[in-house]
Amino acid sequence: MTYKTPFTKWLELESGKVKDPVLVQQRHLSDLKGLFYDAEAEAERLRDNPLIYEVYLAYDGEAQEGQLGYSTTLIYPGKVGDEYFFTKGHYHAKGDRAELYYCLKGEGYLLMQSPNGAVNAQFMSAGAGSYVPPYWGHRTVNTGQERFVFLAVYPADAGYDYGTIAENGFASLMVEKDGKAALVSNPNFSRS
Ligand code: PAN
Ligand code: ZN
Repeated sequence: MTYKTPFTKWLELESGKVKDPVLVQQRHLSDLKGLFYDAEAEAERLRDNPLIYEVYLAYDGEAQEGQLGYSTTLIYPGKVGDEYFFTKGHYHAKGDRAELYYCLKGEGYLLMQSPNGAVNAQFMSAGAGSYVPPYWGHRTVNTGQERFVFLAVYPADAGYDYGTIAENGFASLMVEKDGKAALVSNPNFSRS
């Protein structure tokens, strides 16, 4: 038996970054191609290909059962057409793994959908601790004017299934309507 050495990573609350991250992932619009419902608006914005979000990985170990992964995500403010910037969204490859999101800055929504067709949207602003139960697909959306930042804590072996959402889309969308965020059904959604 080997015992993992305890450690601390510092989360920069203003910027949303992790100091000395293990890995940084940057997602530009081109990495999310086909996910925004308004294909014309997406094609238009692809010309400047904005940076949509970044993930700062804090956990420095193996994807082993029993360990916890954690990272911050910062989503920049902005829209493609009238749809707010969001993360790709995924199910966990090990579907029975849950996750906790803790909002550090800004505001937005955690959109979730279950395999039997239920949809759910949790509003998050600094202090919100939102729970993603096992099996729910999840995506976060920045509906505010500043960066939306949250800490995610998850079983290190949860893994990612991006394919299902890349193929079917997400059931609900957050769009700006009369100057406010509104949850609407995705006209392009198909269930497999
Ligand atoms: C989060 C997400 C992160 C980025 O750490 O991975 O917010 O979203 P996508 O992975 O959908 O691009 C998480 O849910 N991990 O399991
Ligand atoms: Zn997840």
